[in-house]
Formats: sequence, structure tokens, C-alpha cells
Amino acid sequence: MAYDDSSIKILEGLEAVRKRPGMYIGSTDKRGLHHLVWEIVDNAVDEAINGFGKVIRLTITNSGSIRVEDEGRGIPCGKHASGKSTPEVIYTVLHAGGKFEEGGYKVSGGLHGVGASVVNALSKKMVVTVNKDGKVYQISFKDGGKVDSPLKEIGTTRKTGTTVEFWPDETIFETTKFSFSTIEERMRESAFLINDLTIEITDEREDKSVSFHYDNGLVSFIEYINAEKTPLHKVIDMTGKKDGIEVHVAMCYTDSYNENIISFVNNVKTIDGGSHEVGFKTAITKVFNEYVKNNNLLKSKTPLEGSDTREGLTAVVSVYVPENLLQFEGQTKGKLGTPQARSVVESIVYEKLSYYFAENKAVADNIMEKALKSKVAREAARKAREEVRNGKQKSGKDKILNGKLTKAAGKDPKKNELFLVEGDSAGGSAKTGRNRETQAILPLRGKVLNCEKASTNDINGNEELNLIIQTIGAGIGSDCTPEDSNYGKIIIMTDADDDGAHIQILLITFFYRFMKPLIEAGYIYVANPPLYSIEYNKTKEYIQTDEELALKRSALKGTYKINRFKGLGEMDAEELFETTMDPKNRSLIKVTIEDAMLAEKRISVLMGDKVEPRKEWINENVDFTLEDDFRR
Ligand code: 0R9
Repeated sequence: MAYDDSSIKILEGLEAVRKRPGMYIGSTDKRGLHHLVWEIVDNAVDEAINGFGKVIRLTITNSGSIRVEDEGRGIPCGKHASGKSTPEVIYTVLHAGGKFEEGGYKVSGGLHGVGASVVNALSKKMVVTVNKDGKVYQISFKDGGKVDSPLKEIGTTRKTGTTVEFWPDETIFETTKFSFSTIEERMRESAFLINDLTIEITDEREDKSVSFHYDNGLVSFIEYINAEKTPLHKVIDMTGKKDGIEVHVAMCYTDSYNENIISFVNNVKTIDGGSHEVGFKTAITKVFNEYVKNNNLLKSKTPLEGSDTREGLTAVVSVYVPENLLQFEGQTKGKLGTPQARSVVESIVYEKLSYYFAENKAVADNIMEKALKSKVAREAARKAREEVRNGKQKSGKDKILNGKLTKAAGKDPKKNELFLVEGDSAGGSAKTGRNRETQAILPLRGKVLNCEKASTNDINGNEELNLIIQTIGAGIGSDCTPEDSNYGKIIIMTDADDDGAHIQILLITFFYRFMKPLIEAGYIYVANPPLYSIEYNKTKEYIQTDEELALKRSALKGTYKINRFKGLGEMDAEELFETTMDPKNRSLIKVTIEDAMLAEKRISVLMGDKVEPRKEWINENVDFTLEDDFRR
């Protein structure tokens, strides 16, 4: 095929994407790989939101590709002004898709939408099939967006719709293995948000499939999140529209103590919240304070604080903002800036929730009682902290601390690291082997308290957790301030077995519930001790996983000796430092909260009262290797 000037420009554009994929899709790891899928699916979702097509199908194939099909109008297949077919332009020109769109709500607009051509640029092969006007059209690409076969008619049909299948380029991605559960979670969410849309996912690799369809999506969404909790009432469902902004909110209080608010703008999750969430929270605080005042429930002069009114609250806030008002902030563009969204959400939620409480007094009284209890506990905790700070209370905690904690000699909190170590024997090795200047050791005895339903009072009464809180020194709950932490890294170090994994999850649950800002600011890590050592030719090497061991074994000729570490305690001090603690060699896994709902859901399932869902979930999802999401 002959290249003219414009083709060369296009190839240069796609080449730029291949050179710096991170700039377009954030990263080339698992997350970046799935970004490609969202990019294509979002276009199908846009078409459904605009009223065309009620079913979207995703198929993870056996040949390394993923196929996305919609039943919309089909991408226009005429010639574009450049002489090329419209599909060719859409899939080869950077940011081409947007130019065709006008008005309405666009899913991908402003958030992560980089365009379908970016997906093509990062794929070794892509095939686009369009059913439209009685005909089947097809175009294919190879090697990062080069036209392999231009658009042509390949048949006739009565159906309409678009199918995009692509094979991600393994020279670009660290992994090209699609994750069924990642795709499933995200698609379930889309189905919750768009009433009447059916999403089917099939995994040919494992011969399994799921289908999502909800008639009253947001209510189902809340019920799904709260599945393992005890709700205090039926889900409250509110909708409204003002100044062109559409608001859908569903909320429900449970008997737990944590808040979980998930927000969306034009169906895309806003991880960092923004003006719509602020409007929602402001409205709730206002409604609660008016209610307790009008019903003489408030015994003190100070009003309820926002955090009191959100204890045990699960809520989904979904807004639709027209493209011309869309404004995003923050590095990841995950925060809505649009100021009008705040006032619109605030006024709609204020009006509807006030009305609901007036109509449902018993429910309202029950929720108010919870908020008032939270206020009392919060004030008591604050008073106790202040007394300790002012030296009024002779703190016995220092004594406990001195007995258990092996401090670092250095005084720079940013450089210092705290190791939370499973068991006294490993604690001993860690203490001997550590870098004394920067590494502190806190051995933990046995299992940590399960914090799924613990209140601040329970935590304060638990010696082990108290010790951790005191040692870190950053405060808990709404007082938790990462800048006050005595350590720049807090590293959970447990055995690489089931018990160790359980302790990790208990600790992560604790941090998630009570010191969430520390996770968000990237302070919490999990150490990654080796599973084996292998000795050959008088050298010794450490091996992290079973896969690595298998590779090594097949590569080694002659004799070698393998040692499997059953626990940290089996390593001597030097070995433990060298493999797991030394910043030069170790591989730490940062604990992130990328997805509050998933973390919340997992922790509820894993930690809640019900045994069956826990077993089921563990069997299906937990693989305590590096792949597990808790240990990213
Ligand atoms: C499987 C993934 N689906 C898609 O990528 C997809 C894009 C798309 C689409 C239209 C319809 N369905 C689609 N599916 C469309 C059609 C028409 C007008 N606008 C959109 C029409 O028939 O008039 N398009 C998205 C962008 C464009 N089409 C284009 F117009 F820019 F080409």
C-alpha cells in the first residue's frame, strides 16, 4: 500500500503512542492493559446511553484477544473528507472519535477517553466489523495500527451493531492476560448505573460466562455492596434534574461504623470525589442537624459533624453533567470540578432526604440515634487524646511501647520504616538483622482483632492495635494525618502461608477502616519474603514464587539443593535482612485503595459474620501470590 503525507502523519501519531504508552493509558501493567478494554467498551456504552442497543457482549478469547460487541447503529461506514473510510479514521487518527460527537453526555469525555486509535496503536492486531444498512463491513489492522485490509463489504445482515476485537501487543505490555474478575467488577458497575442495559461476559479460556441486568440499578448496587452487612432500613432512592445536571443517589445505613460513598460522573467513577460528593455530604449534614434540632434530640450545644452523619453509610452518587460543563481536577482527573454540580446535588438531596425523614420518622430516629452515638464517641476520644497530649494522664502506654518496640536510631520519620512482624521468633531475627539507623521492629503476637465491625472504642481497648496506633503516631479515624506518622513506610511482614495471609488481611482491614489516609498516601506495604533458596555451584539464590522455581529448575544443569522456607522464623537474621528487608534487594508491595468498593466488598466478605460467602470468595478469588490484589 502506498503512503501519502497524511498516512505518514498518522503513523507518526500512532508511533508516539507506542513510544510513550504511559502518557496515554497511564501504565503498561495490568491496569494499562484493562484500560484498553474500558476504552472500547465505553464507546459501546455511549451508544447504549444514547438509546441504541440494549446488549453489550464481551468475550475473552482463547487466542489472546478480547471481543466487544454492541447492538447500536453501527459506526458510520462512509468516506471521510480525507478519502479514507470513517472507521479507518476513527481507529488510526488520535482523538478522532470526539470530533464526530456533538451535545449529549459522553462517557469518555474528559475522564480517561483517549480514543480507540490508542487501543489500535497498542495492539498487534485489530478487527472492526460493522453491521449497518443491511451490510456487513470489515476493516483490519496489524502491528500497532497499520491498515492490514481496508474497509470492505463482506456480507449482508438484518442486524445493526459494531464489533471490535483486538490482540494487545505483548512487546508493550508487561502482561497481556485479561482478568475475568477485573472485567466482571467493572461491567457489573456499568450495568448498575445504566438501567435496562444487559452486559454479558464470556471467558473462553475457562468456559464461563456471566450476565448483568438491573431494572433499578442504584438500589441493586447498594444492596450488592451491603450484601454481608445488616441494613437499618430500605435503600433510599433519590433523583432529580436541575440546570441540565441529572442526579441519581441511592443510600442506606447499616449497623457497621464505616462510610462508603462511591461517586460517578457520566458513568465513570470519580475516585477522588469532587463537587458532586461535596454537595451530597453538605446536604446530609444539614438535614441531620435540622432534624435533631427540630425533634429536640441534641443534648449538647455543638452540632453533628459530617463524619457523625455518615457512620455506617453506603451511598452511590451518580450525576450526568453535559460536556460543556465538565471540569476535572487532580493528577488522575478523577475529581469533578464543576461547581454547579455541588449546588445542584446539594439542593436535590436536601429536599428529597428532608421529605423522606419527615415521612419515615421511625427510620429517621434510628439513624439519628446512631449519628448521636458517633458524636459522643468522637468527642470522648478527642478528649482522651488531648489529655495524653497535655500530659494530664499518666500514660502507661509508653511502658508497653518500650517493652515491645525496637526503635530506629535515626530521627527522620520519612526515612524510618516500621516492620510489623508476625511472631516473636521472626521478630527476633528482624531485630538482629535490621538496619538500626532506619528500621524499627514491632513483633505481633497471634491474630490481630477483626476490625470489620469494630468501633473506635473497641480499637482503643485492644492492646495490640493500640500499640500499632501509638507507634505510628498519626492518629486514627477523622484525625488520621499521614504527615504526623513516625514512619515513612509501614511494612507488614508475615510468613508466606495462609496464616500469614490472614494476618495481612486483618491488618489491612484495620488500616483501611481506621487509618485510611495512610493507605491513600502510600505508607502501607507488604513485605515479600522468598519461598525458596536454591544452592548450586557454591552460590545461593532466593526464589519468590513456584513459577520462578520451575523456570530455574529447568534452566539448571547438574546438582542443586532446594530449601523451602516454611516461615520467616526459619531464616537467620542475615538471610531475613538480605532477602526481605534490605531496600537494595527486597520487593515490597504497596497497598493501594484504587477501588474503595472492591476493597470494602472484599473486606466485608472476608471479615463479616457469614462464613459461606467468605469460603466461596476465597476459593474463587484468593491466590496469595503476587497476583492477589491485596498485595499489589
Ligand atoms: C464495540 C465498541 N463499539 C463502538 O466502538 C461503537 C462506536 C459507535 C459509534 C456509533 C454507533 N455505535 C458505535 N459503537 C455511532 C453511529 C452514528 C452516529 N454516532 C455514533 C450513526 O450511525 O449516525 N460511533 C462512535 C463514533 C462514531 N461512531 C463516529 F461517528 F465518529 F464514527
